[in-house]
Amino acid sequence: MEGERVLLVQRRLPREKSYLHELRELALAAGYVPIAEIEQVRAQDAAYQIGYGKALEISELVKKLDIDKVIFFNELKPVQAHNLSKLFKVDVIDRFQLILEIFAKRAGNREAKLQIELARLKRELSFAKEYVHVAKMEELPGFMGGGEYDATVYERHIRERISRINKELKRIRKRKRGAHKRRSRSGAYLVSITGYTGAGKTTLFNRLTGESGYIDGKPFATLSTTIRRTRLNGIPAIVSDTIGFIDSLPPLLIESFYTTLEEINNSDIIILVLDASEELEEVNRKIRACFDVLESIGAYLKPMVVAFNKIDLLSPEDVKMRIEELSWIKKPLVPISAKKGWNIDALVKTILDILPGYTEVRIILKRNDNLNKLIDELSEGCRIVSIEDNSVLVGAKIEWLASKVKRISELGGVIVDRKL
Ligand SMILES: Nc1nc2c(ncn2[C@@H]2O[C@H](COP(=O)(O)OP(=O)(O)OP(=O)(O)O)[C@@H](O)[C@H]2O)c(=O)[nH]1
Ligand SMILES: [Mg+2]
Repeated sequence: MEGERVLLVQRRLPREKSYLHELRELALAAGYVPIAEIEQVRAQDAAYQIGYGKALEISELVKKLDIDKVIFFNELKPVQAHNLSKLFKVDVIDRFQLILEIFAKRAGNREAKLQIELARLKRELSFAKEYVHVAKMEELPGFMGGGEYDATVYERHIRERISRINKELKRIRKRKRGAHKRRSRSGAYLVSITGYTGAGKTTLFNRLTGESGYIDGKPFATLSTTIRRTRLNGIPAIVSDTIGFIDSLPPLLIESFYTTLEEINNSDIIILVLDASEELEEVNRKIRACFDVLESIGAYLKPMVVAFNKIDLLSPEDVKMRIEELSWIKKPLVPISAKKGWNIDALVKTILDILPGYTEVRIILKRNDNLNKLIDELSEGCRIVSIEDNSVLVGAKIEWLASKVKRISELGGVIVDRKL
């Protein structure tokens, strides 16, 4: 099916960056066909966002190029969206709505769907007064069904829906927290793969876990967190693949996707995946955007490894040069290619180097016929490093080991030696 033909617009101040490139990628991800891009450098116009002259110019282009929809990078107030669509005679949306459209298309589970609805309603609420004003002015047909134009009624209606969704999300989250507690009691390390959208998180997840998560090369291929139990050099780990970050993700969206992000906060270690193959300026911009999100959810100071991905697209000299340029990142950085499977071992090794609370201890058994039973019981939650006649060297989270001391002693084991 042919997608709708769209025209992309950004208004910016002289010192602001152009985001048309990213807007184009988002439009493609939503299934649109970007036909043209327009940029205007000026201050915001209250009625049209861009200048009226520019708006007239776009209006001509819409006709000439047979455009179905105009997408703005800038946030549009209801009155602006209304004025623009009246002038262009086609739908006009902004980046926030575009991101929501992509999310809505990809939301796999109930939680993701509710989160999207929540973000949409919260935005509607923030604009409620103005929206009602525009509706009144224009006598928009069908608005609030029975022609109820009262702002307070409209707001109450949205608030009720928000509160219903919040209740349901609370139930889902409670269930998730229970699952999380069980997971961390199992001895496994929780590893979150995070990063900008399209960095290669799912590709790396698949590499680390042998899974085959959804990859399509468009932004936000992954929306809900996928988790999978695996072992990293024998150490039990639960790896999660999470929603991608994006520059200046509207705060409302961050808020709504809170649980997905909370999972990152609950993890023991973060792998931050970067697409190293882009222009250095782009790489820098995206790292900063990721750090901003991690900071805003309080996860920035967690043990973190930066996976410098897609090095198969660069020359070795380029890789070296880029790593030097990025020395301002005060985190261990490992160049990899998730797609080709290059240097994954080094990445795992670096992860193991910074695992919080990892300890290796030797357990000696008074009666060696209990050794197999002990190994059987422990192996699920720890790494069996080596086995000797009457002893075993195990590596595990210290809290987990502490929870097993009693059982070890019941089986006639004595912890004799601690390494690390
Ligand atoms: N050349 C190259 N391409 C890669 C590599 N890793 C991932 N890709 C490609 O990059 C694109 C995005 O990969 P994904 O793994 O879906 O990225 P993601 O970070 O999960 O993306 P979202 O879920 O949308 O946030 C796909 O086309 C991958 O095939 C790599 O090491 N080298
Ligand atoms: Mg993904």
